[in-house]
Parts: sequence; C-alpha cells; structure tokens
Amino acid sequence: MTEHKLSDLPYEFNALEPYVDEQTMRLHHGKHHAAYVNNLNNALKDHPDLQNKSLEDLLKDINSVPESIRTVVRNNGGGHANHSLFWTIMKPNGGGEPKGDLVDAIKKKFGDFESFKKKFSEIAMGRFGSGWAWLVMHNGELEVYNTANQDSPLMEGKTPILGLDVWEHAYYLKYQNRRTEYVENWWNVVNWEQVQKNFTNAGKR
Ligand code: MN3
Repeated sequence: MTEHKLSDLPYEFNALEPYVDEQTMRLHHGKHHAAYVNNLNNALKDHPDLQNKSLEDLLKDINSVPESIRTVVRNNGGGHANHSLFWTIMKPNGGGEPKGDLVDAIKKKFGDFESFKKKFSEIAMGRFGSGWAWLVMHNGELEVYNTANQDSPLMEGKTPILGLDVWEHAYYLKYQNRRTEYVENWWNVVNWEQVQKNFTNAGKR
C-alpha cells in the first residue's frame, strides 16, 4: 500500500524565531502534523482503492469517500495537506512583498498590497475557534476566506496558494490568547517566492 508521509521541515525548528518559536514548531510538526498523517493512513488501511489516490485527489473528491471514514479523512487528510503547504510558505528572513505577476494580481484584486494584508488578517481574526485563513485561486481569480477545523480549500474546488493556521496549537505557547500579535508577526516569515510559485502552478490547471 502507498502510505502518506510526513516530510521534514525545509528549515531548522528554530529558523522562524522570534516570530514562531522553536517549541511550537517541534510540537506542531512532530506531534500535530504527524498525528494527521498517521490517522489518515489508519483510516485508509482497508481501502486500497483510496490508497492509490493522491492526497489532492482524495480531498477534491471527499464526497466519494465512504461515509464510514469520510469525517476522519476530511479532518486528517485536510490536516496533512494544510500543514504540508504551511511549512513551505514560511521561511527565515521572509516577509516583504511578493514580486512577479502575483503582486500585480493582488493589487488588481485588493487595491494595494497593504489592503490585501489587512483583509487577510481580518479573515484570520474572524475565524472563531480553530481553522485557517487562505489566499486561493478560484475560477481564475484570487480570493481570501477562511475554513473551519482542517477543511481544505481543495474540498471546494479552490487552489490554496497561501494559508495561515489559526488553531491555538499554532501560537498559544508564545502568544497565549493574542492571536492578533501572532498574525502580525507571521507576515515576517512568509515565503513569497513559494507563494508566487503556487500562484503560477494554480494558473496552469
Ligand atoms: Mn496546525
């Protein structure tokens, strides 16, 4: 059977300090993300037909997953996909503004880059409880919105290009209840080169 795998982080656990702390990164990747991968593999173990599907296809066709395991696949498959993207759209010495055609598309959609950041941050703050804020491509257009729990934009036919985890496990050790401060600081670690790549790939679909 083909198993889903947890990839290593593309940088050290302490690389995003001081904005995202080392202990949070260790637990977030090694415990939380690892658990999503294990739970997903367990759910699929008696479903060889589903094991051969890519994670992306599994989530896009979430409604064709048998009801007995659909919620588990939704939560854990979503969790696996969301975190796999999340690690790559961050990097040490990130932040600033994107270059290339992504920044043009952002300006066209949101007016200017600061307005986009404000809107995205509001969306992140507006998710009550656990979930994610997203910049996605949908029908050839950029869109910002949020999802609950581990729901992935892929489940709604949208292609995520930037995502922010606003579950408390993503920030509580360092920021406690101060989600606003976490969101503000997180902009300093965004890997815009990767987001630009995601945007380019989304346009080719
Ligand atoms: Mn998380």
